[in-house]
Amino acid sequence: MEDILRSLGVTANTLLESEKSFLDQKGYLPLKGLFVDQLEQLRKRTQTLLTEEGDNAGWELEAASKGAVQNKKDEGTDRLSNLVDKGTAFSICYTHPRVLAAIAHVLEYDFRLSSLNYRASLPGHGLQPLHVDWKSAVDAGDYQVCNSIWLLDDFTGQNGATRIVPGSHLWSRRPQDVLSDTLEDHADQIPLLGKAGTVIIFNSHIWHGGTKNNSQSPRRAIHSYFCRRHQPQQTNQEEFVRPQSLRGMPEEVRYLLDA
Ligand SMILES: O=C(O)CCC(=O)C(=O)O
Repeated sequence: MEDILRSLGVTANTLLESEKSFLDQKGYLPLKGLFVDQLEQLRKRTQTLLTEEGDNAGWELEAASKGAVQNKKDEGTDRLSNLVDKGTAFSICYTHPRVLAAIAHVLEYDFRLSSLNYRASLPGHGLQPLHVDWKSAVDAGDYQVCNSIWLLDDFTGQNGATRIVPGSHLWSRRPQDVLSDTLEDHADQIPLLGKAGTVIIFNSHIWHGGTKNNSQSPRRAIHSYFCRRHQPQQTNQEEFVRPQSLRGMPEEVRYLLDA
């Protein structure tokens, strides 16, 4: 896997040592200004897909996660899923060397894309329970999944920025096992604030969740989510990504998708 990542531009120095240790200790890492140049294109493409797909938007995630842990209702949000299949504009979300280096750091050079989805919390909505994206608690270091949020809008104190509890990926506990109400604010939670064009990596075993959007506009983001290679993908790329979308993709990228 090191060779694959090297051919995609990941080197030992792609992340600073200080960034790696921040990610280890806090469980998240903001990477500022990573896709400012692609921002408009991604906003436009996701808006077109929302219009085209209408009420069906997000169907692949629902179909893929029937009966699984992540099959939860998320009222008041716009969702798109299976974005690998929906345009080369999204390829930056699973090939950016800085992102791949951070995922490799958490998942020990043993990962594939789990899913590529869009989530916008609409005005007045978006609050989620504190949760981890895994079915059970894991020992610190034994991480199975890692996420990255691609900020299509500024994440502010008002518009439903994701909340996380820094360091909670080290606790080997899930919020629902210890909190009486996972919807409540946690004393140690912080909002992930940042400018549009930023990517925030977060270890998916960290306690996190969407917050209510108190602004007048949707808070839009793409989630590029990765899992260990032996774990099931949230969206099976081989099943959902059509041959015409895979055609012409470099072998290394197909390896990352496992498609
Ligand atoms: O979009 C967000 O703010 C967080 C979403 C999330 O954690 C989830 O859908 O599991």
